[in-house]
Amino acid sequence: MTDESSDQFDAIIIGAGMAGLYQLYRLRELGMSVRVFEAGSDVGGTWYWNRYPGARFDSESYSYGYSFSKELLEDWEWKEHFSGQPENLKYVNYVADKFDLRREIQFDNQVKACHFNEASKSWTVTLEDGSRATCRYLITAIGVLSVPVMPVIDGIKNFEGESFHTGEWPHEPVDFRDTRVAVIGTGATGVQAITEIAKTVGHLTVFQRTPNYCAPLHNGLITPEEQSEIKANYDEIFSKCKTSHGAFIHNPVRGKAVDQTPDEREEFYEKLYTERGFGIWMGNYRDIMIDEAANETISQFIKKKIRARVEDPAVAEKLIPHDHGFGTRRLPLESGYFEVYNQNNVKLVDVRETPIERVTAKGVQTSNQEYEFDYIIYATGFDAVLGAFNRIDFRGVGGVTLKDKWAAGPRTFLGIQVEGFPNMFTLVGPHNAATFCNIPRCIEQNVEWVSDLFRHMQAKGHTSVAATKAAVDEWTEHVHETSERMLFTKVDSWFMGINQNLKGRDTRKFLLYAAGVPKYNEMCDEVAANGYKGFTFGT
Ligand code: NA7
Repeated sequence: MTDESSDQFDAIIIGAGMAGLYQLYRLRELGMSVRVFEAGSDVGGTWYWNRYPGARFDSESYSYGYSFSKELLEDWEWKEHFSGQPENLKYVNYVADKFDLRREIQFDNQVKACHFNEASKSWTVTLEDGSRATCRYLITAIGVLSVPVMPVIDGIKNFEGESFHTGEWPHEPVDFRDTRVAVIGTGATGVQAITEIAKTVGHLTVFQRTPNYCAPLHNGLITPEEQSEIKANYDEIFSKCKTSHGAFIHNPVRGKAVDQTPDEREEFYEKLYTERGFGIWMGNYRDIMIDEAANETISQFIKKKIRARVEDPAVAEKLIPHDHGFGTRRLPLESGYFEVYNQNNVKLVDVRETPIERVTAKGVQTSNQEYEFDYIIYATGFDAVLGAFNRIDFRGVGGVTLKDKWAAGPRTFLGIQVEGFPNMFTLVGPHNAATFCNIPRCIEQNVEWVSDLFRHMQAKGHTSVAATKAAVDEWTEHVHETSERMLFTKVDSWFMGINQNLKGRDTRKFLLYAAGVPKYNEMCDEVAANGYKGFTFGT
Protein backbone atom coordinates (compact mmCIF):
# COMPACT_ATOMS: atom_id res chain seq x y z
CA MET A 1 0.00 0.00 0.00
CA THR A 2 1.21 3.47 -0.76
CA ASP A 3 1.44 5.62 2.33
CA GLU A 4 -1.07 8.46 1.79
CA SER A 5 0.70 10.80 4.21
CA SER A 6 4.07 10.67 2.50
CA ASP A 7 5.51 12.59 -0.46
CA GLN A 8 5.28 10.62 -3.68
CA PHE A 9 7.77 10.56 -6.53
CA ASP A 10 8.36 8.52 -9.62
CA ALA A 11 11.91 7.91 -8.44
CA ILE A 12 14.01 8.40 -5.35
CA ILE A 13 17.78 8.50 -5.59
CA ILE A 14 19.86 7.99 -2.47
CA GLY A 15 23.06 10.03 -2.61
CA ALA A 16 24.13 13.25 -4.35
CA GLY A 17 27.63 12.27 -5.39
CA MET A 18 28.80 11.76 -8.97
CA ALA A 19 26.32 8.90 -9.59
CA GLY A 20 23.26 10.43 -7.94
CA LEU A 21 23.65 13.75 -9.74
CA TYR A 22 23.95 12.22 -13.17
CA GLN A 23 21.02 9.88 -12.55
CA LEU A 24 18.93 12.87 -11.51
CA TYR A 25 19.88 14.69 -14.72
CA ARG A 26 18.81 11.71 -16.85
CA LEU A 27 15.55 11.01 -15.02
CA ARG A 28 14.52 14.61 -15.38
CA GLU A 29 14.97 14.21 -19.13
CA LEU A 30 12.52 11.30 -18.97
CA GLY A 31 9.95 13.59 -17.37
CA MET A 32 9.98 11.78 -14.03
CA SER A 33 9.37 13.41 -10.68
CA VAL A 34 12.51 12.77 -8.65
CA ARG A 35 13.76 13.38 -5.13
CA VAL A 36 17.37 12.89 -4.07
CA PHE A 37 18.16 12.30 -0.39
CA GLU A 38 21.66 13.16 0.72
CA ALA A 39 23.19 12.75 4.18
CA GLY A 40 25.73 15.54 3.66
CA SER A 41 24.95 19.26 3.59
CA ASP A 42 25.92 19.60 -0.04
CA VAL A 43 26.67 17.67 -3.23
CA GLY A 44 29.93 15.83 -3.91
CA GLY A 45 29.87 12.44 -2.14
CA THR A 46 33.48 11.26 -1.83
CA TRP A 47 34.74 14.78 -2.55
CA TYR A 48 32.44 16.29 0.03
CA TRP A 49 33.56 13.99 2.87
CA ASN A 50 37.24 13.27 2.15
CA ARG A 51 38.80 16.66 2.80
CA TYR A 52 42.00 15.37 4.34
CA PRO A 53 45.27 17.00 3.25
CA GLY A 54 46.61 15.44 0.06
CA ALA A 55 43.27 14.00 -1.14
CA ARG A 56 43.32 13.94 -4.93
CA PHE A 57 42.47 11.89 -8.01
CA ASP A 58 44.59 8.95 -9.02
CA SER A 59 42.75 9.11 -12.35
CA GLU A 60 43.86 11.67 -14.89
CA SER A 61 41.49 14.59 -14.23
CA TYR A 62 40.32 14.74 -17.86
CA SER A 63 39.42 11.06 -17.79
CA TYR A 64 37.46 11.45 -14.55
CA GLY A 65 35.03 14.30 -15.32
CA TYR A 66 31.60 13.65 -16.80
CA SER A 67 31.60 13.09 -20.55
CA PHE A 68 27.87 13.53 -21.21
CA SER A 69 27.87 17.26 -21.99
CA LYS A 70 30.06 18.74 -24.70
CA GLU A 71 29.36 22.16 -23.24
CA LEU A 72 30.58 21.08 -19.82
CA LEU A 73 33.75 19.61 -21.36
CA GLU A 74 34.33 22.87 -23.15
CA ASP A 75 33.60 25.07 -20.10
CA TRP A 76 35.54 23.30 -17.38
CA GLU A 77 39.33 23.50 -17.26
CA TRP A 78 41.18 21.08 -15.02
CA LYS A 79 44.24 22.78 -13.57
CA GLU A 80 46.28 19.70 -12.67
CA HIS A 81 46.77 16.31 -14.28
CA PHE A 82 45.51 14.78 -11.01
CA SER A 83 43.22 17.31 -9.45
CA GLY A 84 43.00 17.80 -5.68
CA GLN A 85 39.91 17.53 -3.46
CA PRO A 86 39.07 21.26 -3.18
CA GLU A 87 39.02 21.62 -6.96
CA ASN A 88 37.13 18.34 -7.38
CA LEU A 89 34.43 19.50 -5.01
CA LYS A 90 34.26 22.79 -6.92
CA TYR A 91 33.75 20.77 -10.09
CA VAL A 92 30.83 18.77 -8.68
CA ASN A 93 29.25 22.01 -7.43
CA TYR A 94 29.78 23.58 -10.83
CA VAL A 95 27.94 20.68 -12.46
CA ALA A 96 25.09 20.84 -9.93
CA ASP A 97 24.67 24.58 -10.59
CA LYS A 98 25.09 24.40 -14.35
CA PHE A 99 22.31 21.84 -14.67
CA ASP A 100 20.26 23.32 -11.82
CA LEU A 101 20.25 20.01 -9.97
CA ARG A 102 19.90 21.20 -6.38
CA ARG A 103 16.16 21.86 -6.47
CA GLU A 104 15.35 18.14 -6.28
CA ILE A 105 17.91 17.35 -3.58
CA GLN A 106 17.11 17.22 0.12
CA PHE A 107 20.35 17.59 2.10
CA ASP A 108 21.19 16.71 5.70
CA ASN A 109 18.92 13.73 5.67
CA GLN A 110 20.10 10.18 5.90
CA VAL A 111 17.94 7.37 4.58
CA LYS A 112 17.28 4.80 7.30
CA ALA A 113 14.91 2.31 5.68
CA CYS A 114 13.53 1.36 2.26
CA HIS A 115 10.62 -1.09 2.25
CA PHE A 116 8.93 -2.55 -0.82
CA ASN A 117 5.13 -2.50 -0.91
CA GLU A 118 4.01 -5.53 -2.86
CA ALA A 119 0.44 -4.38 -3.57
CA SER A 120 1.39 -1.03 -5.05
CA LYS A 121 4.80 -2.18 -6.32
CA SER A 122 6.33 0.91 -4.81
CA TRP A 123 9.01 1.74 -2.23
CA THR A 124 8.58 3.58 1.06
CA VAL A 125 11.71 5.42 2.11
CA THR A 126 12.10 6.48 5.75
CA LEU A 127 14.56 9.20 6.70
CA GLU A 128 16.39 9.73 9.95
CA ASP A 129 14.09 12.61 10.91
CA GLY A 130 11.17 10.17 10.70
CA SER A 131 9.69 11.62 7.49
CA ARG A 132 8.74 9.30 4.68
CA ALA A 133 8.44 9.36 0.94
CA THR A 134 7.24 6.82 -1.58
CA CYS A 135 8.37 6.10 -5.11
CA ARG A 136 8.00 3.60 -7.86
CA TYR A 137 11.72 3.36 -8.58
CA LEU A 138 14.43 3.35 -5.96
CA ILE A 139 17.99 4.05 -7.06
CA THR A 140 20.94 3.71 -4.72
CA ALA A 141 23.92 5.93 -5.50
CA ILE A 142 25.52 5.41 -2.11
CA GLY A 143 29.12 4.86 -3.09
CA VAL A 144 31.71 2.12 -2.74
CA LEU A 145 33.79 3.74 0.00
CA SER A 146 31.37 5.92 1.91
CA VAL A 147 31.19 4.39 5.38
CA PRO A 148 34.35 5.23 7.35
CA VAL A 149 35.55 2.60 9.81
CA MET A 150 37.43 3.36 13.00
CA PRO A 151 39.95 0.80 14.22
CA VAL A 152 39.10 -1.48 17.12
CA ILE A 153 41.52 -0.05 19.65
CA ASP A 154 40.74 0.47 23.34
CA GLY A 155 40.61 4.00 24.70
CA ILE A 156 40.00 5.98 21.49
CA LYS A 157 37.50 8.19 23.36
CA ASN A 158 40.04 8.95 26.11
CA PHE A 159 42.37 10.93 23.85
CA GLU A 160 42.49 14.56 24.96
CA GLY A 161 43.94 15.95 21.74
CA GLU A 162 41.98 16.14 18.48
CA SER A 163 41.34 13.16 16.25
CA PHE A 164 39.72 12.69 12.86
CA HIS A 165 38.95 9.89 10.46
CA THR A 166 40.14 10.93 7.00
CA GLY A 167 36.68 10.19 5.58
CA GLU A 168 35.02 12.61 8.02
CA TRP A 169 37.50 15.43 7.87
CA PRO A 170 36.53 18.85 9.29
CA HIS A 171 35.50 21.54 6.84
CA GLU A 172 38.02 24.04 8.18
CA PRO A 173 41.71 23.51 7.36
CA VAL A 174 43.73 21.93 10.18
CA ASP A 175 47.12 23.51 10.87
CA PHE A 176 49.73 20.90 11.81
CA ARG A 177 52.67 23.29 12.19
CA ASP A 178 54.60 22.71 15.42
CA THR A 179 52.30 19.87 16.43
CA ARG A 180 52.83 16.17 17.10
CA VAL A 181 50.71 14.10 14.76
CA ALA A 182 49.96 10.37 14.50
CA VAL A 183 48.62 8.75 11.35
CA ILE A 184 47.25 5.22 11.70
CA GLY A 185 46.90 3.42 8.36
CA THR A 186 48.96 3.31 5.18
CA GLY A 187 46.43 2.57 2.42
CA ALA A 188 45.87 4.91 -0.55
CA THR A 189 44.45 7.55 1.82
CA GLY A 190 47.20 7.27 4.45
CA VAL A 191 49.88 7.55 1.74
CA GLN A 192 48.36 10.80 0.40
CA ALA A 193 47.75 12.29 3.86
CA ILE A 194 51.16 11.36 5.30
CA THR A 195 52.99 12.93 2.36
CA GLU A 196 51.10 16.20 2.67
CA ILE A 197 51.13 16.44 6.46
CA ALA A 198 54.89 15.76 6.54
CA LYS A 199 55.44 19.04 4.66
CA THR A 200 54.43 21.23 7.60
CA VAL A 201 54.22 19.03 10.70
CA GLY A 202 56.28 19.46 13.86
CA HIS A 203 56.65 15.70 14.33
CA LEU A 204 54.86 12.86 12.56
CA THR A 205 54.54 9.23 13.69
CA VAL A 206 53.12 6.73 11.20
CA PHE A 207 51.60 3.52 12.57
CA GLN A 208 51.79 0.93 9.81
CA ARG A 209 50.32 -2.57 9.91
CA THR A 210 50.68 -3.68 6.29
CA PRO A 211 53.04 -1.85 3.92
CA ASN A 212 51.79 -1.28 0.38
CA TYR A 213 53.58 -1.10 -2.93
CA CYS A 214 53.27 2.49 -4.09
CA ALA A 215 54.26 4.11 -7.37
CA PRO A 216 54.82 7.76 -8.36
CA LEU A 217 51.81 9.79 -9.48
CA HIS A 218 53.85 12.41 -11.38
CA ASN A 219 51.24 15.12 -10.99
CA GLY A 220 51.79 18.50 -12.61
CA LEU A 221 50.01 21.59 -13.78
CA ILE A 222 48.25 21.37 -17.12
CA THR A 223 49.89 23.81 -19.51
CA PRO A 224 47.79 25.90 -21.93
CA GLU A 225 49.05 23.71 -24.82
CA GLU A 226 48.06 20.55 -22.94
CA GLN A 227 44.67 22.11 -22.15
CA SER A 228 43.96 22.70 -25.85
CA GLU A 229 45.10 19.21 -26.69
CA ILE A 230 42.87 17.69 -24.00
CA LYS A 231 39.85 19.63 -25.20
CA ALA A 232 40.49 18.69 -28.81
CA ASN A 233 40.86 15.02 -27.88
CA TYR A 234 38.05 14.35 -25.44
CA ASP A 235 36.35 11.89 -27.80
CA GLU A 236 39.55 9.94 -28.12
CA ILE A 237 40.20 10.01 -24.35
CA PHE A 238 36.76 8.62 -23.55
CA SER A 239 36.81 6.00 -26.26
CA LYS A 240 40.20 4.84 -24.98
CA CYS A 241 38.66 4.47 -21.52
CA LYS A 242 35.93 2.30 -23.05
CA THR A 243 38.51 -0.24 -24.22
CA SER A 244 40.45 -0.32 -20.94
CA HIS A 245 39.95 -2.99 -18.27
CA GLY A 246 39.38 -0.37 -15.57
CA ALA A 247 38.17 2.48 -17.82
CA PHE A 248 41.41 4.42 -17.41
CA ILE A 249 43.46 5.86 -20.25
CA HIS A 250 45.90 3.01 -19.60
CA ASN A 251 45.71 -0.34 -21.34
CA PRO A 252 48.03 -3.35 -20.91
CA VAL A 253 50.69 -3.82 -23.57
CA ARG A 254 50.53 -6.89 -25.80
CA GLY A 255 53.47 -8.88 -24.50
CA LYS A 256 53.80 -10.97 -21.36
CA ALA A 257 56.33 -10.14 -18.66
CA VAL A 258 57.55 -13.74 -18.60
CA ASP A 259 58.38 -13.66 -22.33
CA GLN A 260 60.75 -10.69 -22.05
CA THR A 261 64.43 -10.73 -21.19
CA PRO A 262 65.28 -9.22 -17.78
CA ASP A 263 66.78 -6.18 -19.56
CA GLU A 264 63.67 -5.61 -21.66
CA ARG A 265 61.47 -5.85 -18.60
CA GLU A 266 63.68 -3.52 -16.60
CA GLU A 267 63.65 -0.92 -19.35
CA PHE A 268 59.86 -1.11 -19.61
CA TYR A 269 59.31 -0.90 -15.85
CA GLU A 270 61.70 2.09 -15.65
CA LYS A 271 59.66 3.81 -18.34
CA LEU A 272 56.37 3.12 -16.55
CA TYR A 273 57.86 4.35 -13.27
CA THR A 274 58.54 7.75 -14.83
CA GLU A 275 55.09 8.05 -16.42
CA ARG A 276 51.93 9.53 -14.94
CA GLY A 277 49.20 7.71 -13.10
CA PHE A 278 48.13 4.09 -13.06
CA GLY A 279 50.13 3.11 -16.17
CA ILE A 280 52.39 0.90 -14.09
CA TRP A 281 49.34 -1.00 -12.82
CA MET A 282 46.87 -0.81 -15.71
CA GLY A 283 49.24 -0.31 -18.63
CA ASN A 284 51.74 -3.01 -17.73
CA TYR A 285 52.27 -6.49 -19.20
CA ARG A 286 48.98 -8.34 -19.29
CA ASP A 287 50.16 -11.27 -17.15
CA ILE A 288 51.27 -9.35 -14.04
CA MET A 289 47.83 -9.59 -12.45
CA ILE A 290 47.28 -13.29 -13.18
CA ASP A 291 50.65 -15.05 -13.16
CA GLU A 292 52.70 -15.17 -9.96
CA ALA A 293 56.00 -15.42 -11.82
CA ALA A 294 55.17 -12.34 -13.89
CA ASN A 295 53.94 -10.51 -10.81
CA GLU A 296 57.17 -11.28 -8.98
CA THR A 297 59.18 -9.37 -11.61
CA ILE A 298 57.31 -6.10 -11.06
CA SER A 299 57.14 -6.68 -7.29
CA GLN A 300 60.93 -6.97 -7.17
CA PHE A 301 61.31 -3.86 -9.31
CA ILE A 302 59.19 -1.76 -6.92
CA LYS A 303 60.99 -3.19 -3.87
CA LYS A 304 64.27 -2.08 -5.41
CA LYS A 305 62.86 1.42 -5.91
CA ILE A 306 61.76 1.62 -2.27
CA ARG A 307 65.25 0.55 -1.12
CA ALA A 308 66.80 3.21 -3.34
CA ARG A 309 64.53 5.99 -2.08
CA VAL A 310 64.62 5.31 1.65
CA GLU A 311 67.97 6.17 3.26
CA ASP A 312 67.77 3.93 6.33
CA PRO A 313 67.83 0.29 5.11
CA ALA A 314 65.96 -0.92 8.21
CA VAL A 315 63.14 1.57 7.56
CA ALA A 316 63.10 0.63 3.86
CA GLU A 317 62.61 -3.06 4.76
CA LYS A 318 59.64 -2.13 6.96
CA LEU A 319 58.08 -0.23 4.04
CA ILE A 320 58.40 -3.21 1.69
CA PRO A 321 55.45 -5.61 1.42
CA HIS A 322 56.32 -9.24 2.05
CA ASP A 323 52.93 -10.95 2.10
CA HIS A 324 51.46 -9.99 -1.28
CA GLY A 325 52.46 -9.09 -4.81
CA PHE A 326 52.42 -5.73 -6.58
CA GLY A 327 48.93 -4.55 -7.56
CA THR A 328 47.08 -7.31 -5.73
CA ARG A 329 45.79 -4.65 -3.33
CA ARG A 330 44.75 -1.16 -4.44
CA LEU A 331 47.92 0.58 -5.61
CA PRO A 332 48.47 3.89 -3.78
CA LEU A 333 50.00 6.53 -6.05
CA GLU A 334 52.40 8.86 -4.29
CA SER A 335 54.22 12.15 -4.64
CA GLY A 336 57.31 11.78 -2.46
CA TYR A 337 55.86 9.31 0.06
CA PHE A 338 59.03 7.27 0.61
CA GLU A 339 61.20 10.37 1.04
CA VAL A 340 58.98 11.38 3.99
CA TYR A 341 60.76 8.66 5.98
CA ASN A 342 64.12 10.39 5.33
CA GLN A 343 62.93 13.40 7.34
CA ASN A 344 64.30 13.45 10.86
CA ASN A 345 60.91 14.55 12.25
CA VAL A 346 59.13 11.42 10.94
CA LYS A 347 59.04 8.03 12.66
CA LEU A 348 57.64 4.78 11.29
CA VAL A 349 56.17 2.37 13.83
CA ASP A 350 55.52 -1.16 12.60
CA VAL A 351 52.53 -2.27 14.67
CA ARG A 352 53.20 -5.91 13.85
CA GLU A 353 56.47 -5.56 15.81
CA THR A 354 55.09 -3.34 18.55
CA PRO A 355 51.28 -3.61 18.52
CA ILE A 356 49.09 -0.70 19.58
CA GLU A 357 47.70 -1.63 23.01
CA ARG A 358 45.42 1.36 23.51
CA VAL A 359 44.86 5.02 22.90
CA THR A 360 45.57 7.01 26.06
CA ALA A 361 44.66 10.54 27.13
CA LYS A 362 47.99 11.71 25.76
CA GLY A 363 48.50 9.54 22.72
CA VAL A 364 49.15 5.95 21.73
CA GLN A 365 50.50 3.16 23.93
CA THR A 366 52.25 0.39 22.02
CA SER A 367 53.79 -2.76 23.50
CA ASN A 368 57.03 -0.89 24.17
CA GLN A 369 56.26 2.80 24.74
CA GLU A 370 53.72 5.59 24.98
CA TYR A 371 53.78 8.20 22.19
CA GLU A 372 52.30 11.64 22.89
CA PHE A 373 50.32 13.53 20.28
CA ASP A 374 48.29 16.65 19.63
CA TYR A 375 46.42 14.96 16.77
CA ILE A 376 45.60 11.35 15.90
CA ILE A 377 44.47 10.75 12.33
CA TYR A 378 42.68 7.55 11.50
CA ALA A 379 43.35 6.63 7.86
CA THR A 380 41.79 3.26 8.56
CA GLY A 381 39.54 2.89 5.56
CA PHE A 382 35.92 2.07 4.92
CA ASP A 383 33.27 -0.61 5.17
CA ALA A 384 33.84 -1.10 1.47
CA VAL A 385 31.05 -1.79 -1.02
CA LEU A 386 28.61 -3.37 1.47
CA GLY A 387 28.76 -0.80 4.28
CA ALA A 388 26.49 1.76 2.63
CA PHE A 389 23.90 -0.98 1.97
CA ASN A 390 24.12 -2.46 5.45
CA ARG A 391 23.34 0.80 7.19
CA ILE A 392 19.97 1.09 5.45
CA ASP A 393 17.18 -1.36 6.31
CA PHE A 394 16.32 -2.55 2.78
CA ARG A 395 13.36 -4.95 2.67
CA GLY A 396 12.11 -6.49 -0.53
CA VAL A 397 9.30 -8.92 -1.41
CA GLY A 398 8.03 -10.83 1.65
CA GLY A 399 9.89 -8.45 3.98
CA VAL A 400 13.20 -10.17 3.22
CA THR A 401 16.14 -7.99 4.24
CA LEU A 402 18.99 -7.27 1.85
CA LYS A 403 21.40 -8.20 4.63
CA ASP A 404 19.91 -11.70 4.79
CA LYS A 405 19.81 -11.95 1.03
CA TRP A 406 23.54 -11.19 0.89
CA ALA A 407 24.53 -13.05 4.06
CA ALA A 408 26.82 -15.39 2.12
CA GLY A 409 28.03 -12.62 -0.21
CA PRO A 410 26.34 -10.33 -2.73
CA ARG A 411 24.05 -11.85 -5.38
CA THR A 412 22.89 -9.51 -8.15
CA PHE A 413 22.08 -9.32 -11.81
CA LEU A 414 24.65 -7.10 -13.57
CA GLY A 415 25.45 -5.56 -10.18
CA ILE A 416 22.33 -3.48 -10.85
CA GLN A 417 19.41 -5.44 -9.44
CA VAL A 418 18.75 -7.96 -6.70
CA GLU A 419 16.20 -10.76 -7.02
CA GLY A 420 13.21 -10.02 -4.74
CA PHE A 421 13.90 -6.27 -4.78
CA PRO A 422 11.87 -5.12 -7.81
CA ASN A 423 12.22 -1.58 -9.12
CA MET A 424 15.39 -1.08 -7.10
CA PHE A 425 18.66 -0.28 -8.88
CA THR A 426 22.09 -0.37 -7.30
CA LEU A 427 24.37 2.04 -9.19
CA VAL A 428 28.01 1.12 -8.56
CA GLY A 429 26.74 -1.78 -6.44
CA PRO A 430 28.57 -5.01 -5.59
CA HIS A 431 29.47 -7.19 -8.60
CA ASN A 432 29.12 -4.15 -10.86
CA ALA A 433 32.13 -3.19 -13.00
CA ALA A 434 31.93 0.28 -11.46
CA THR A 435 33.48 -1.06 -8.25
CA PHE A 436 36.81 -1.59 -10.01
CA CYS A 437 36.79 1.31 -12.38
CA ASN A 438 37.72 4.88 -13.06
CA ILE A 439 34.37 5.39 -11.39
CA PRO A 440 32.67 8.20 -13.35
CA ARG A 441 33.19 6.27 -16.59
CA CYS A 442 31.22 3.34 -15.14
CA ILE A 443 28.73 5.64 -13.43
CA GLU A 444 27.82 7.08 -16.82
CA GLN A 445 27.36 3.57 -18.24
CA ASN A 446 25.24 2.46 -15.24
CA VAL A 447 23.05 5.56 -15.32
CA GLU A 448 22.55 5.49 -19.08
CA TRP A 449 21.72 1.80 -19.01
CA VAL A 450 19.14 2.22 -16.24
CA SER A 451 17.69 5.29 -17.98
CA ASP A 452 17.36 3.34 -21.24
CA LEU A 453 15.57 0.60 -19.32
CA PHE A 454 13.09 3.19 -18.00
CA ARG A 455 12.62 4.52 -21.52
CA HIS A 456 11.88 0.98 -22.69
CA MET A 457 9.39 0.53 -19.86
CA GLN A 458 7.69 3.84 -20.61
CA ALA A 459 7.31 2.80 -24.25
CA LYS A 460 5.85 -0.59 -23.32
CA GLY A 461 3.66 0.69 -20.49
CA HIS A 462 5.50 -1.34 -17.81
CA THR A 463 5.72 -0.02 -14.29
CA SER A 464 7.66 -2.77 -12.58
CA VAL A 465 10.82 -4.68 -13.35
CA ALA A 466 12.44 -7.51 -11.44
CA ALA A 467 15.55 -9.60 -12.01
CA THR A 468 14.88 -13.32 -12.21
CA LYS A 469 16.57 -15.79 -9.88
CA ALA A 470 18.09 -17.58 -12.87
CA ALA A 471 19.67 -14.34 -14.12
CA VAL A 472 21.07 -13.59 -10.67
CA ASP A 473 22.48 -17.11 -10.30
CA GLU A 474 24.10 -16.92 -13.71
CA TRP A 475 25.58 -13.46 -13.12
CA THR A 476 26.94 -14.40 -9.70
CA GLU A 477 28.60 -17.46 -11.19
CA HIS A 478 30.08 -15.35 -14.00
CA VAL A 479 31.45 -12.83 -11.46
CA HIS A 480 33.16 -15.55 -9.41
CA GLU A 481 34.39 -17.53 -12.39
CA THR A 482 36.03 -14.52 -14.02
CA SER A 483 37.66 -13.38 -10.79
CA GLU A 484 39.31 -16.69 -9.93
CA ARG A 485 42.37 -16.21 -12.10
CA MET A 486 43.10 -12.75 -10.71
CA LEU A 487 45.88 -12.75 -8.11
CA PHE A 488 44.07 -10.19 -5.96
CA THR A 489 41.46 -12.80 -5.04
CA LYS A 490 44.21 -14.62 -3.11
CA VAL A 491 45.08 -11.63 -0.94
CA ASP A 492 43.22 -9.98 1.97
CA SER A 493 42.01 -6.47 1.14
CA TRP A 494 38.81 -4.47 0.86
CA PHE A 495 38.46 -5.83 -2.71
CA MET A 496 37.75 -9.18 -1.05
CA GLY A 497 35.48 -7.80 1.66
CA ILE A 498 38.12 -8.21 4.39
CA ASN A 499 38.08 -5.67 7.22
CA GLN A 500 39.70 -6.60 10.51
CA ASN A 501 37.79 -3.82 12.28
CA LEU A 502 34.38 -5.26 11.40
CA LYS A 503 32.76 -8.38 12.85
CA GLY A 504 32.25 -11.24 10.43
CA ARG A 505 34.44 -9.69 7.73
CA ASP A 506 37.37 -12.05 8.06
CA THR A 507 36.50 -14.43 5.23
CA ARG A 508 37.02 -13.47 1.62
CA LYS A 509 33.90 -12.65 -0.38
CA PHE A 510 34.53 -11.15 -3.76
CA LEU A 511 32.74 -7.79 -3.97
CA LEU A 512 33.97 -6.38 -7.27
CA TYR A 513 33.79 -7.36 -10.94
CA ALA A 514 37.05 -8.51 -12.48
CA ALA A 515 36.23 -9.37 -16.09
CA GLY A 516 36.79 -5.76 -17.06
CA VAL A 517 34.73 -2.80 -18.11
CA PRO A 518 34.56 -3.69 -21.85
CA LYS A 519 33.18 -7.16 -21.04
CA TYR A 520 30.71 -5.72 -18.52
CA ASN A 521 29.45 -3.11 -20.97
CA GLU A 522 29.11 -5.74 -23.67
CA MET A 523 27.05 -7.98 -21.40
CA CYS A 524 24.78 -5.10 -20.33
CA ASP A 525 24.26 -4.14 -23.98
CA GLU A 526 23.44 -7.74 -24.85
CA VAL A 527 20.80 -7.94 -22.12
CA ALA A 528 19.19 -4.74 -23.44
CA ALA A 529 19.37 -5.88 -27.07
CA ASN A 530 17.58 -9.10 -26.11
CA GLY A 531 14.57 -7.26 -24.72
CA TYR A 532 16.11 -7.07 -21.24
CA LYS A 533 16.50 -10.81 -20.93
CA GLY A 534 16.80 -11.79 -17.28
CA PHE A 535 14.16 -9.31 -16.13
CA THR A 536 10.41 -9.73 -15.83
CA PHE A 537 8.13 -6.76 -16.34
CA GLY A 538 4.70 -5.92 -14.96
CA THR A 539 2.19 -3.15 -14.61
P1 NA7 B 1 42.37 1.07 3.13
O1 NA7 B 1 43.01 0.83 1.85
O2 NA7 B 1 41.36 0.09 3.62
O3 NA7 B 1 43.51 1.26 4.21
C1 NA7 B 1 43.26 1.29 5.59
C2 NA7 B 1 44.57 1.28 6.31
O4 NA7 B 1 44.34 1.32 7.72
C3 NA7 B 1 45.39 0.03 6.05
O5 NA7 B 1 46.74 0.38 5.99
C4 NA7 B 1 45.09 -0.81 7.28
O6 NA7 B 1 46.06 -1.79 7.57
C5 NA7 B 1 45.08 0.27 8.33
N1 NA7 B 1 44.44 -0.14 9.58
C6 NA7 B 1 43.15 -0.44 9.78
N2 NA7 B 1 42.96 -0.76 11.08
C7 NA7 B 1 44.15 -0.64 11.69
C8 NA7 B 1 44.60 -0.85 13.01
N3 NA7 B 1 43.75 -1.26 13.97
N4 NA7 B 1 45.90 -0.65 13.30
C9 NA7 B 1 46.75 -0.24 12.33
N5 NA7 B 1 46.39 -0.04 11.05
C10 NA7 B 1 45.10 -0.23 10.74
O7 NA7 B 1 41.62 2.49 3.15
P2 NA7 B 1 42.04 3.84 2.44
O8 NA7 B 1 41.14 4.89 2.97
O9 NA7 B 1 43.49 4.06 2.50
O10 NA7 B 1 41.72 3.57 0.95
C11 NA7 B 1 40.43 3.16 0.56
C12 NA7 B 1 40.22 3.43 -0.88
O11 NA7 B 1 39.88 4.81 -1.05
C13 NA7 B 1 41.39 3.24 -1.75
O12 NA7 B 1 41.58 1.92 -2.09
C14 NA7 B 1 41.04 4.11 -2.92
O13 NA7 B 1 40.27 3.40 -3.86
C15 NA7 B 1 40.27 5.22 -2.35
P3 NA7 B 1 45.89 -3.30 6.95
O14 NA7 B 1 46.21 -3.13 5.50
O15 NA7 B 1 44.44 -3.69 7.18
O16 NA7 B 1 46.85 -4.12 7.69
